[in-house]
Amino acid sequence: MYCPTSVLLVLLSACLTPLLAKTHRFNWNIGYVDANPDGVFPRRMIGINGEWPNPIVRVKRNDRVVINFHNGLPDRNSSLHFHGLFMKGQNGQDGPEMVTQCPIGPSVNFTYDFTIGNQTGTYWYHSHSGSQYGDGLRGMFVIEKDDEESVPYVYDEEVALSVSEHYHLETPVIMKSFMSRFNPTGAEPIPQNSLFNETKNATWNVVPDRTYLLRVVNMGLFVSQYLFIEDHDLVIVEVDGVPVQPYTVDSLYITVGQRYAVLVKTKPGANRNYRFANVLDMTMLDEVPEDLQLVSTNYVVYNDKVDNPGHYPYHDFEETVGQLKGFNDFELVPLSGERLLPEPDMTIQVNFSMEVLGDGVTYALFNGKSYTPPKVPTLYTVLSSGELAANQEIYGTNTNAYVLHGGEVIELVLNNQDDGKHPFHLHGHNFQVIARSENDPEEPVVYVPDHRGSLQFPKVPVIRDTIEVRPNGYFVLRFVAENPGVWFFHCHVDWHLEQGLALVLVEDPHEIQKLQGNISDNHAKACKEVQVPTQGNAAGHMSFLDLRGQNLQQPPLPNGFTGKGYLAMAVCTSIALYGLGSIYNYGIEDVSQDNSAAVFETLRAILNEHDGE
Ligand SMILES: *[C@@H]1O[C@H](CO)[C@@H](O)[C@H](O)[C@H]1NC(C)=O
Ligand SMILES: *[C@@H]1O[C@H](CO)[C@@H](O)[C@H](O)[C@H]1NC(C)=O
Ligand SMILES: *[C@@H]1O[C@H](CO)[C@@H](O)[C@H](O)[C@H]1NC(C)=O
Ligand SMILES: *[C@@H]1O[C@H](CO)[C@@H](O)[C@H](O)[C@H]1NC(C)=O
Ligand SMILES: *[C@@H]1O[C@H](CO)[C@@H](O)[C@H](O)[C@H]1NC(C)=O
Ligand SMILES: *[C@@H]1O[C@H](CO)[C@@H](O)[C@H](O)[C@H]1NC(C)=O
Ligand SMILES: *[C@@H]1O[C@H](CO)[C@@H](O)[C@H](O)[C@H]1NC(C)=O
Ligand SMILES: [Cu+2]
Repeated sequence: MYCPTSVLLVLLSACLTPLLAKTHRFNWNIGYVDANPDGVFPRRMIGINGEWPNPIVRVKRNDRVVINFHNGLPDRNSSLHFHGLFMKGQNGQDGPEMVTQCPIGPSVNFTYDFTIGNQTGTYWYHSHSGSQYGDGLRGMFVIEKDDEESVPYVYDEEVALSVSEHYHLETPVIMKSFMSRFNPTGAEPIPQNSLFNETKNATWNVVPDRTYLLRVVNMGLFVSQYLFIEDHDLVIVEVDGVPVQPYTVDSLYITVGQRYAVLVKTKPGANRNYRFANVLDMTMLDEVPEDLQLVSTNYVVYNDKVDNPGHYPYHDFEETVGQLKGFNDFELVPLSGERLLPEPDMTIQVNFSMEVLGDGVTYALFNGKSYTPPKVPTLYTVLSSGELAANQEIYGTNTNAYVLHGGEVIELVLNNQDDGKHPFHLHGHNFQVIARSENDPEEPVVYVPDHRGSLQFPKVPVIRDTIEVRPNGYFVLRFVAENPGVWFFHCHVDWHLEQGLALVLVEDPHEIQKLQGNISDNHAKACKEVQVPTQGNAAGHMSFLDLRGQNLQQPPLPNGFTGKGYLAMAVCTSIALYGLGSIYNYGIEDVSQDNSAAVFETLRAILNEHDGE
């Protein structure tokens, strides 16, 4: 048969992408696994198919991933989020419970099935059910480039590395004490250790005179870390999956949720080994217990016949970090050269603060509202509301929902009116960071654009998906609403997420309906198992403007308790000692209800006293 070559070539190229794209199938049975991550305290961790640490998923651009997820935890709901993946046209695969799906109940199966799209780089997966990934349900997810694709830098070998902080108690136990009236300052749980590649005292065996691409993720719940290798430079080439112009640093500073890929060139000789330190950012901790090892030493081993140098002193945070030059991630330049986005079509401004509400517990608020999950996952409200989907009201008054119009440039301004550092993450997108306060003012400052217009912003701003806001400071982000879906935006300190530090973007809802159609059987079954409705507004009603019975945040503290500077003062001076003590002893003492009421009354009395002055 005669067949012109040109026709063959056309046919071949049309088939090439689907031919190369591979499907990766996983059967993942989630369950408790006995472990001893830090070598000093045996505890169970949440693993996959009877093992922990969890596997690194390695795929390529355009591949398809199918995960048959079985929740084998007898007593906990679960879910999976693929951090940094855009999930374009596949919003239902994103994972956060009550946002894009129902919690996956014990013994329930759920299938995640998605294609990667045109992304490459360093990502990770983790449970998006409360603070569950702190108990181990987390792992790295690496998207490699196509074989024939060239990259602007060369390396010999790729190596994955995760860091995290580590707790000896399980997160549900910790949560009970954290979100409690015994913790009126909202002090975050203090970790007992840090982990390096899910262990401690690790060794990384290297070959001299090689270039390694080291992919680093902070899979922790809370604490940022510094990372450095004695006498070796690190060259940053990728930030949160986005290739950047090579940038040489002596150390990384990585918040939870963030990723960096760095080139490490090993030395020509092989006569000694070097220390590889991971250091907890102690400025994020309300209290530093004496036995908490801030500076941990691991080893880059060239020669396992020679002794490793001694470890860095465990507690010399200031001294260790003080010697580092560090870097400012705001200065990283995307290799794509993507220019500053034009003036926004829509600006979302959120002021974030921490406040004690009526139950005596500290909550996180955006413009006075603490994110409270709706009765129906927000994606299902979109899918079941027809024309009304573009009406913000149906998503409830306590979910911090914003409806975005397709194709618009969105600007998100966040003013941090809290004196802590917070790494914020946006699902379904990365964003340009066009402004960020750098110093740490005593009092909160808010972002005010100046007369220079776009000249005040970088021409080619850094692009990433997780960004830290400085204490009392702000940041300004821009992105284009070109990925229809319901996307969570939240602090990746999961303690703060549990306090309600989140908002929800409902991006181009009518387009979501077109792309997604009706809720799939997979989703519907999972909801049925946990008795969560799959239709209706935030309150679960089919008359979409009727929000009676919706979930709401706690009422404010009674008059005289709120909005006064001395609330903080009274709490700090009088209760902090008790509060901190109870945090440090989390779960060890179980205070009875009577006692709890008494303590709360004491707090009220103290506050009233101050109020009278
Ligand atoms: C549930 O998922 C597990 C783990 O992936 C798998 O072995 C099992 O066959 C699944 N069960 C059903 C009913 O699909
Ligand atoms: C790391 O070293 C410390 C101190 O020697 C030891 O107590 C701990 O068990 C080690 N941890 C692991 C996981 O090897
Ligand atoms: C799982 O989620 C459902 C729906 O929110 C809830 O009713 C149930 O208590 C949760 N189960 C567990 C074990 O937490
Ligand atoms: C995919 O991304 C690469 C750069 O990472 C770019 O060169 C290419 O044009 C993109 N392809 C598509 C179809 O968007
Ligand atoms: C971290 O662990 C992974 C496998 O779990 C391993 O492939 C990698 O080499 C380790 N990284 C380092 C720096 O040792
Ligand atoms: C945020 O706070 C600033 C300063 O107090 C105020 O001007 C602005 O209106 C607030 N924004 C919102 C959305 O409440
Ligand atoms: C969508 O799902 C709901 C609930 O399962 C069902 O009542 C409805 O008929 C479905 N609509 C279509 C168009 O399939
Ligand atoms: Cu936070």
